[in-house]
Parts: sequence; structure tokens; C-alpha cells
Amino acid sequence: MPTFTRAIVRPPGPTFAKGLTSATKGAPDLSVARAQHAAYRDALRHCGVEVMELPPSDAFPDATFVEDVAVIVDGHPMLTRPGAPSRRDEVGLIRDKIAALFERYDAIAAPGTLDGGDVCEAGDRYFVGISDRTNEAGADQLGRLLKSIGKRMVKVDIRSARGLLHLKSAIAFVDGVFVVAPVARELTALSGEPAIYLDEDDTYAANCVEINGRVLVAAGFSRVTAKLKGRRLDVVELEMSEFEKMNGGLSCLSLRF
Ligand code: CIR
Repeated sequence: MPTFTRAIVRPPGPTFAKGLTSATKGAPDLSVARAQHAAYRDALRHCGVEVMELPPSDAFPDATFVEDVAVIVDGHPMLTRPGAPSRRDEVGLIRDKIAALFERYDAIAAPGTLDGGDVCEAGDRYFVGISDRTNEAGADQLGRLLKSIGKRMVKVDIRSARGLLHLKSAIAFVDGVFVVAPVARELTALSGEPAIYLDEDDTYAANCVEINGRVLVAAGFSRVTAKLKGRRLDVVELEMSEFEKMNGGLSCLSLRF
């Protein structure tokens, strides 16, 4: 696992409830979402990360999910081209920040589409979901960047996995093993990989994040917490209810590098 020193975040904006979602858990409460986001930022700091906060967006309800608009591999940023048309121009909100932080950056070009939520780093391999949001052309463009810096891409077609938005909606890579929700169990790209398997009811918690020796995980999933603690991991639980209502996982609220 790389050491992370910084993270970019964007608190939810006033139109947050108008974002894309297939969840049936009701409308999110903006003030609760903001409080949950503040606790998330505190947790990042607790992991030793400097938090860089971008302003909330009025125009883009899903812009709080910053992970989807850029992928940073070993200091090499790649702006994405989100698969959802309503999110495509969110990239423009982060370009200046990336340009200010890095000497150069790449960008996914049409007809490629790629959401950062489909990119799961696992050491020198990057598992990239081919989904309704990320297409082959987008994955191939990221694959070329990865190859140029000695990393390998493993494509994972998740289009047959029912109800899965992104690859990382169902898997994470923590402590050198995959955390896998049942919906991802049959994905052939993952067969033979060491894994912690979760129960169906714990699917949402599969999207956990390891940062500098700690693991951030959604609160309310005691079986998952116990499995991670069983590996002697320092687990930090975070309330995520309002983001879950918008299909957002824990990882998508930050860009870590
Ligand atoms: C969307 O549908 O794009 C947002 N409502 C949720 C994006 C969540 N992103 C992620 O899991 N990486």
C-alpha cells in the first residue's frame, strides 16, 4: 500500500439530493450529509492525510464524489471522462487543482469513458471495471498510462453483476487482500485472489479504504468490522447513510495520493 499524504474532497452542495441514484432509501438530508462529510474529513486527518477541500458545487449534484473524476497513480494524475453525461463536466471543476498540484496530467479522451470508482489499486496491479460508466476505450487509455510506469491493468467486466454501479461498489483491496461482496464473487478476474468474503447484507461495506495502516469502513456493519479487526487492522467506522442514498461509497468521497 502506498503512503498517502494528501486527499482532495468536496463537501456536498445544495443540489446534492438531485444526483443520480438507483437506491430506494429515500432522499438524503443535506445537513446530515454535511455532518457525515465533516466526520469523514476528520477521519482522513486522523490517518495522517492533509485534507484539501474544494468548494461545494451548485451545478453538479454528484460533484462530492470526487474519486470518479480523476485517478492518481503513483503521482501521475489522469483526469477521467465520467460515463454519466450529467457528470461529464465535473472534470472541469477539478482540473485547476490537479494542474496546480502536478507538473503534468493526462486525460481520458472520447470515445473513452472512465469513472474512478471502477479503478481498484492492488499493489502493482490495477483492477479496472468495465461497467455502464467505464468502457473498454477508457480502460485501455488508463492501461497505457499504467504500463508506462510499470503497472499492470486487469480488466473486470462487471456488466453482468446485477445492480453494481462501479467495481469498487463491491470490492476493495485492504491489507494485501480483496474484500469481496457476494455480487462480485463470480467475477473471473478475481478468482484465485486471496479475499475476505462478505455477506449479502454487508455489500455496502465492501467499499472500504485503507489509508496509512487504518481502514475506513461504513458504520453499522459489525461483521465486516470484526473481520477486519481479526486481521489486526485499525478500523475507523463512519456514518455514510446519506451518501448511500445516492449510491456513493466511502472511497468516492476523496481522491487520495
Ligand atoms: C453517481 O451515480 O454517479 C453518483 N450518484 C454516485 C457515485 C459514486 N461513486 C463511486 O462509488 N465511486
